[in-house]
This record gives sequence, structure tokens and C-alpha cells, in this order.
Amino acid sequence: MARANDRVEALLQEYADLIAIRGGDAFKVRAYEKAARSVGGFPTDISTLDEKGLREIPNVGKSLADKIVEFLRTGHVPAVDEARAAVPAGVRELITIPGLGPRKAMVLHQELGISSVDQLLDAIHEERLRDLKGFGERTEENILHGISLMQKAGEGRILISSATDVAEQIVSDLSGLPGCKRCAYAGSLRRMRETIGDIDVLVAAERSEPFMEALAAAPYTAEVIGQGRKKTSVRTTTGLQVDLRVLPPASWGAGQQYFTGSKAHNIRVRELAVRHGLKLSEYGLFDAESDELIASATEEEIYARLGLPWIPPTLREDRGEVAAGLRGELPELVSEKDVRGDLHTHTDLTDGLSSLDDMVAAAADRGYAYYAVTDHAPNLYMQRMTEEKILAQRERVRELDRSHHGMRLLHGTELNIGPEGDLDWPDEFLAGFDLCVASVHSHFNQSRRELTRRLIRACENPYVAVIGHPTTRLIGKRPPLDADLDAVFEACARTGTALEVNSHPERLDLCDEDILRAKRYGVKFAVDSDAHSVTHLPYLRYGVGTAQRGWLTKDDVINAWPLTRLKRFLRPGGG
Ligand code: DGT
Ligand code: CA
Ligand code: CA
Ligand code: ZN
Repeated sequence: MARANDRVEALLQEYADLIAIRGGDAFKVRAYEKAARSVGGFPTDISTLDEKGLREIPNVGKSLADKIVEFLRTGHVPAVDEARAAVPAGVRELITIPGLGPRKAMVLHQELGISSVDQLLDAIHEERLRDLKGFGERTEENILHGISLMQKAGEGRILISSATDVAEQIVSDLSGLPGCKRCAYAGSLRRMRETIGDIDVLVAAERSEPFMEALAAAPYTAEVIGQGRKKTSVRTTTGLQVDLRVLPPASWGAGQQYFTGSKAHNIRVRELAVRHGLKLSEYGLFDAESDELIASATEEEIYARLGLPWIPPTLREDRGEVAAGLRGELPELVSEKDVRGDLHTHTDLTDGLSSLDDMVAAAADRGYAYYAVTDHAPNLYMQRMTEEKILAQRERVRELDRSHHGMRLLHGTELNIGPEGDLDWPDEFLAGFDLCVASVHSHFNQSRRELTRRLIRACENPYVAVIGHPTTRLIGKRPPLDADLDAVFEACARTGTALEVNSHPERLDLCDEDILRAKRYGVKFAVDSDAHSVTHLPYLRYGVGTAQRGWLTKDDVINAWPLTRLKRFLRPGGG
């Protein structure tokens, strides 16, 4: 289940939104938002803390600590319940539209009585928003765009990180039951798609009832939506659907293959089976004429009988993996253990939540060979970075480098790519860093020509080694930059600039398809966490999953290289 920290973070953010919708004090809204982030990024599981412990969390005072204690004990906070009751559910739905803040949502509700996305769409088409103060044609466009973005992300699809937490809990619970021969999740989650529609869990066992009953009775199950002999579907307390299927142990491999999908991959594999005079189902691979069972126990046997190597789930999207497998040309995908270090991380010197020392210690615990600290530079002015501050940090990084046996530290920065492609510091100062990541953080709506030029200029700076979160998209919230990516990929390849695969589950940027395209230009990649807290370092797994979906190998990923090769790449003009 989601960590208590994540649940409280969501609660506090919701409360902040509710206060804002009701026109409450902006200072109070900010305070709850800040507290939400601090709790989410706090390394200790807050369910283990008492009121005094909770007050150690930055931005959490006495009254908030009391609320959290109450929430953890009862699942409710009266003040939040009251605020929820005062705001119609439809209005709360409005603020989930990207680009529509609480204040505008409130105006829409009070002035026009709008309390659902559908009513809002009607009002826009009837041009009723035009008369409202603060709403222009531009606002209408933004709202329409936000709604389409929300709908494109898929009604009810959730981020891979939330689904993974739930799925791992379920697999761990069911694996512990007597009679469980195998248990694993399948579906889009095993393929590591960036968003997940529902979770598919498989169990291999002789009897299905104990597993069906355990899932139905689990504390995270809110309701059972369907119950049969082979399959039970439930909805969790967080609204997520889980399909549990219990298979006979002998058909474990066939079931795993079938329910992992994707549907398009399965169709491709079944066509291949037919050409071999076989047929493939969730029970196994059979002779088409005699119905004799040919293979079913493991995925490997099934693929092997079709002339294929085992195909990693992250490739099963019908993007040429079956043809590549038949030719013996499947890529040897980069794996999490291949990653030797993280090249984009923050500390509390800027907007991170953990100290440099804590970040470094946590990175060393992950077994990294090297680790880069890349705090924000001055042009993100709210970070209040200065040359003095970052040079003082460099001193501390060098000290830690000497004491952190084995793990080498790199001192870097995350530069801001300005509207003209300009960077925070002059080249002489950039030359002092081991590594510069450069990213776009504002002016997302420039023209395609301007955005393309801007990214290419950043690539052309000899000190910029990595372009961070290249398209700046936020899944379900902000669209990717409208730049000519092919031109950017070409510039990266030409200048020896790596593109980031940002592992934050809300970003996953570049996305799988862009990675595939960029790779054809010979671009190299950096799979980074962009961690703002020690708890974010493990996000790397989602970036690696995305890299695999983009067919990347160790050789494509600069932070899977030994330090000497990485350093050659980082040298100005290197790469
Ligand atoms: P999702 O849940 O929307 O994120 O995506 P999936 O891929 O997990 O899809 P889901 O849950 O509907 O089904 C899980 C897998 O089961 C799917 O990837 C392939 C397999 N499957 C389900 N229904 C069919 C079907 O009608 N035909 C075929 N060939 N495979 C199916
Ligand atoms: Ca699914
Ligand atoms: Ca399903
Ligand atoms: Zn950034």
C-alpha cells in the first residue's frame, strides 16, 4: 500500500486546494502545500512517529502534527472532511484540470454554477466564460487544452509508482499464503508502461478460493466488483482496480505470457504459432490438430518452441520485437544493476528536502560507483543560488568524496535553459563543474521554432553534458514541449550531449517512443532520478523501465559506463 507519507502528502495537498477553492488565506494554502511536500519527502515512515517526532519534519508544527496523528489513527481529519463537504465534488474535479487553479474553479462555480467538467465544456462552447473577469479567449484555450490532456492521459489511469506500491503489497501478501506456488503481477505494470489502467495479479495454486478470499478481505480492498472461480476483481481504497487470476501451476508460464500482453504483442506471437501449426492460449501452446500440449510451464519454453528467445516484458509492445527475436537481434537491455551512478540529484541547498550528507550516504547505500550532486543554478531565482553557495558546496562534496570509500562524487549543477537558450553562468564558471545538466523550467509556450532553437543552443554549449527532462512534460498535467525533436536529437548526437531519461514517475521524460527515435540518431542517454529527497533515489527503477521500453542497452546509457569512460564523455568537446 502507499506509504503513510504519501497518503498524508495527498491529504495535505487536497486540503490546501480546498482552502484555496473557498477563497481562504493564501499564506495558509502555501503552508499546507509546503508541509505536504516535506511529509512526502521525509525519509522516515511517519506512521512510526508520535506527535513529537512529526514536529521534527520541516514545515510541520503542532496543530498539523495533531491532525496527522488523528488521520493515521482514524483515517479522518474533521477539518478536511468539513472542507470537502463544503465544496461540491464537481468543483473539486474542476481543479484536477491542468491549468485550472482553485481560484478560477471557484469563480466558475459561484458565477456560473458550474460543477463538472461537462458543464464547463458546455459553458466554453456557449462562450459564457467570456463575460467573467479574468477569463479571456486564451483562458478558454488553456482550459480546453487541459481537459484534452487529462482525457488523453486516460480516465482513471494512474502513475506506475502508485500501481507498483499496491501490486508489491498484494504479491507479498498472497505469496505468504499456504498453497501458493507462484505469485507475480502481469499486465501493463510488468511491461512498465508509464500509466496503468488496472493491476493484474497472477497466482499459481491448486485451489483458488483462499487467494480470492484473502484479496477480498485485505485492508486495502474497498469493494469486490466481480468474483468467479478463476478471477476476482476488486477496487482498492484508492480507487484502483485489481484483477486476480489463479492458474493451475502447470500453466504458469502460459498464463504469465498471456496476461502480460500487450494485446498487440500477443496477437503477433499467436500468428507465429499458427504458422508453426500450433495454437497459443492462456493454458499453453498446443498442437493445432491433435490438441497435444507442447509447452506451458514457463515463458521461456513457449517462446523457444516458436523459435524466439525469451522476450523481456518491457519490449512486448509490437514494436518489432518478434521480428528482432527471430533474427536473434533483440537488444541486451540495460538493467537497474547496470546503472553505476545517478547524474541528476538535488539537496536542501536548493529545493531538495535532504541534506548533501544524507543524499550521499543514501546513494552509497545503493551501491553506486559514482554520484553527482546537481543543485539548481541562480536563474531559477526562487532557489536563491549564488556562486559563493555552490562553491562552498563544492568544498563539502570534495571532502565527502575523500571519505566515501569507493563511491566517487561529482560536483555539478542543473542549469536553467532561458528563453533564448541562455544559461545561468558564463563558460569560465561552468568549466569548474564536473558535470552540467541543463533543463527548461519555464516559457513552455514559445513557438516551435523558438523552442527548437533554444534546446539546440543549450546542446551547443560545450559544458552542457546532459539535457534534463527534455520535453518537460508532466504526465496528465503538462504536455511535452512543442519542439522539433528530430532536430534536437541530431544536435545531441553532433555535440555529444546526452538526453536524460528522468525517472520521476510524473515525468518519465524522455518517454519510451522518443527514446527509440533519439537512439536512431546515435544519441546517448543518462537515466537519472532527479531526486529531491533520499526517498526519491529508488525512482531510478522507473527510468530504467522506460529506457528498456526504448530498447536501450548499457552502451547507450552514460551512467552505466565505468567512471573513466564517463569522464571522457563529460570533457568539453568529449562525447
Ligand atoms: P492496462 O490495464 O490498461 O494498463 O493495460 P494491460 O495491458 O494491463 O491490459 P489488461 O489489464 O486489459 O489486460 C492484461 C493483459 O491480458 C493484456 O495486456 C493482454 C491480455 N489480454 C486481456 N484481454 C485480452 C484479449 O482480449 N486478447 C488478448 N490477446 N489478450 C488479452
Ligand atoms: Ca492491466
Ligand atoms: Ca486487467
Ligand atoms: Zn529540473
